Amino acid sequence: MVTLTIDGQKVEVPKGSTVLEAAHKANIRIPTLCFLKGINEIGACRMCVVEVKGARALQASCVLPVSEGMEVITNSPAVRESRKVTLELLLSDHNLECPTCVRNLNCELQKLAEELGIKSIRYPGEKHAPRYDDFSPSIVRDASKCILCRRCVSACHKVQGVGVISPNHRGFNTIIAPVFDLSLAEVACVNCGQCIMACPVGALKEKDDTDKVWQALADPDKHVIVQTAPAIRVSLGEEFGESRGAIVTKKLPAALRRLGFDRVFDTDFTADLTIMEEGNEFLERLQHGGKLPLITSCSPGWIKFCEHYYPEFLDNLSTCKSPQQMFGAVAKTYYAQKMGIDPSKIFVVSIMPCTAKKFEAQRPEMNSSGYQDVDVALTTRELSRMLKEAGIDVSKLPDEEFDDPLGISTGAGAIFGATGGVMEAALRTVYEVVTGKELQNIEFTSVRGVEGIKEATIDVDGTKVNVAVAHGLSNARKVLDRVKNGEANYHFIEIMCCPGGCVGGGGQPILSSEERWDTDYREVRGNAIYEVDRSMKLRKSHENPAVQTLYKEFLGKPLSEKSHHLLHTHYTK
Ligand code: HC0
Ligand code: SF4
Repeated sequence: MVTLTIDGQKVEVPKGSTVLEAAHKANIRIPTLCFLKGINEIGACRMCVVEVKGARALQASCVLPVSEGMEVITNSPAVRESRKVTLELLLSDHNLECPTCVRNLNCELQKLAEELGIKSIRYPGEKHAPRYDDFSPSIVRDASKCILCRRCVSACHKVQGVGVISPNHRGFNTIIAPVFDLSLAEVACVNCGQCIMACPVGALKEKDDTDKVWQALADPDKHVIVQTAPAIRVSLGEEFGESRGAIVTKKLPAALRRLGFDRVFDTDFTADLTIMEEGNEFLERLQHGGKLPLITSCSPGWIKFCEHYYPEFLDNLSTCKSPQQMFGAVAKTYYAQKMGIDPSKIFVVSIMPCTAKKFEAQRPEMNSSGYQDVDVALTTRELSRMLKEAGIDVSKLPDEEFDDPLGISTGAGAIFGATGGVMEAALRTVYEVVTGKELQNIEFTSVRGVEGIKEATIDVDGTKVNVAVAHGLSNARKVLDRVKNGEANYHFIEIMCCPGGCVGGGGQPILSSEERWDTDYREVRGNAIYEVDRSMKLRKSHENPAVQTLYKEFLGKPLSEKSHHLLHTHYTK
């Protein structure tokens, strides 16, 4: 341990800690901007400078190691003035359209300007004109708001192992962009939105599709239906003052009805359907020498990653479409027939924690109903903006239920939203289908939690099934490399693109760097997802009565010809 003094207070921290960490431990707040714990600790912005007794210059505390007897001052006049100058220089070349910015009131730069008491900018100078990149189906970049903190660069390189954005050019002309200043749409970006989650300002945002939904809702000729992904029920409340991970399952139908949707359904229903198809696909491959390991295919960022970076695994992917897409296909066929509605008049909206779902909905494979199966995918943040615009406060709504029949689901569908959940849901069903016996303990805790890679061997009536779960694409890389190098013998792998699974998706409410340090949002929202599961009467996908009826009335059985036509696909790239 090392003992140092910060603002006259003695602090003891492990050797190798930084001064910023020591101050954090002592509840002494040092402002930061480029710092993102564990992801971007590079001392670039110099907002966290401190005075160290005996040192000639101010030091960036996020990269300054502690030493025995060190004396640190965090708020001297020199420190405060230095931070102000730094901030004013950043603001002098910033597109200050704050009231119309998507990050207004949730912007770390704005908050710092207020905290540091910036009243005017003393250094007016050359300013960059707005430079937009909005060709991607999912992500919009606006370089005129970028502060070059590199948090997005680290998220893309380190967390996702993708690395398609970097600093280009030098000095005043520096820009964070794909190579040769190409658009994100022209490089192997997987649309995950983790760069948005890392951005402290409004330089990165999702492609806003809310106008398309407003238009559909106002069109009397359209039957507008909506599905909400598993992870939305533990995140939307955060946008309305509820605690992180607050469960708002029953507020969702109330909110969406008040926005004007004709029917409010649940992606958890088709998550259950996915398990019926994917579980049977797994058994088919296991028992008949099919391609193994089977790898889950419901995370569109992961699919794109596989296509670009690991095409040799494309045949390992489950042929199941994601629950989002299965929903669209079922809505424009089975539901249309049942209700006697012309499918061309049905407009399907998804509320997803994910930016890649926008890309997935537009993929050419996703038209098996004869129409684009899902018309628009909105992120949690876009839904929150629509609700606010309509004056609907989620926290003040009564509890309501989802509509029948595509709104009936089980706990197994709900846990799709957390890393390990698809695997656990599949195991609950596979076990009972194979053995014909009731599973005694349905909670497969070995595949839960935020550890990057989880492995387990499950005994399914004498057959040992080796499974692995990875979330965050840099972890996916490790698992796939192990398989490639013959270091692991898995039968079934779950890969989710985003850290924590969908609860940590790139379309979710954004936490500041400071809040991310204090709260593991992946864990908090993930725990809430498992609480949702525990509260459900039915917790196994094959027990979903609406899914059983769907098979009886329409699909026949899992992996039937109709199922294959509507619910499965094959990726080739
Ligand atoms: Fe997910 Fe999904 S679990 S990918 O994270 O499988 O986005 O929440 O909706 O489709 O169900 C996202 C979440 C979904 C899908 C489901 C899957
Ligand atoms: Fe990288 Fe994902 Fe952002 Fe694309 S969306 S630039 S892959 S972090």
